Amino acid sequence: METGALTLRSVTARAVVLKLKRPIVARIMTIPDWPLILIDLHTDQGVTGRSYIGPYQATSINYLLPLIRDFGSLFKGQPVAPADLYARARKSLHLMGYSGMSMIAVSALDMAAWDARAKAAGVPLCVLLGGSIGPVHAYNSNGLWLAEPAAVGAEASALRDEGGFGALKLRLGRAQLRDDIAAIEAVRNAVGGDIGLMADFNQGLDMAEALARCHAIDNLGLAWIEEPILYENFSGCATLAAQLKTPIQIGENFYGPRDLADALAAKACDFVMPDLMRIGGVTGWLHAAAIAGAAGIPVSTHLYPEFSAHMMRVTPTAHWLEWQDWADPVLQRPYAVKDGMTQIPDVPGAGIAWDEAAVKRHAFEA
Ligand code: SMN
Ligand code: MG
Repeated sequence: METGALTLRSVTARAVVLKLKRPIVARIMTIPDWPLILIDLHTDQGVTGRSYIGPYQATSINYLLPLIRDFGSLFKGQPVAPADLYARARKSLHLMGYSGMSMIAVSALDMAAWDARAKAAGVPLCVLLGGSIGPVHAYNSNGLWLAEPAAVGAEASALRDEGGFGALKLRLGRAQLRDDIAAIEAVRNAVGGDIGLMADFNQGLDMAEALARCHAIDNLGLAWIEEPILYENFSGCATLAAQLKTPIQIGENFYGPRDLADALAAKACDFVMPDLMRIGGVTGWLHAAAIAGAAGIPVSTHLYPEFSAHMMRVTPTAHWLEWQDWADPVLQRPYAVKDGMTQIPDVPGAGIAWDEAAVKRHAFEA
């Protein structure tokens, strides 16, 4: 089928709430249950594009579903041309502001539109984008939240063994700095010194604390220090990036490629890790990856490992894929990880199909 012939018929959006095997306990939030919005973009040609987003809190579902569903009526009968839909969807919400909910809704639509295009072309998404199928270097981010240091060693070993991982992410920001250091040491003792260890403060520190804590862990061989302070404080991040040996990583809270460009202009970080739900879906990612690539800044992913794996195959400075299996309970064919590498399935699109019985079981009741 000629991909240009795809026209949008409707957009359906449903929500589920999934129990997390290892509940999220970070400095700034606790999330026991993981909400997902599942998007199906139906076309007149019978191809269905699929995507999902995880808006952190179940209450967000109530605000996002109408936004995403409205795109269905707005673009009914229009060509499924992601670049056009991205521009028009953003414009339609311009007066509400380009960031926040607006960008999240645009991203959800955009990913589903790209999935439809790849399916219509009969190729995996990364192939449609000019890349090839291949393994993607991943670290396990399924756990290591703010537990007692005594408990994190055993968890680190279990996480390493979930897919032969060569790198893990650990969250920091316990009440006492010494407990953060003890947690890092416990992980190292459990899994050895060769494993890559990323550390994430989840924006939990003020500037004075960040200076003290980041310097205190600067010699521990961490792969990066992530979001030590509030996400939009680029000048504070620039101070930290200038002072520390350990690379500063930010980006999961970039709303659109311009935020990434602004962060790099401010020298706010050494590495970036955009999130497909906030950067503007596949279209926003491509724009952002080009900016980071031209600046020589390594690009990692945040959440959405299925779509993200495809993006890494076409990202010029691809670094690490963040692996989480949180959507697995509603996926017909969850992605596999082998020897620390995410495996992209050789199927058309992004490789996402819903396990409808599971979707029903986990349905979110508004
Ligand atoms: C994170 C991810 C998902 C929910 C909360 C926090 C974290 C990460 O910042 O980078 O994995
Ligand atoms: Mg993070």
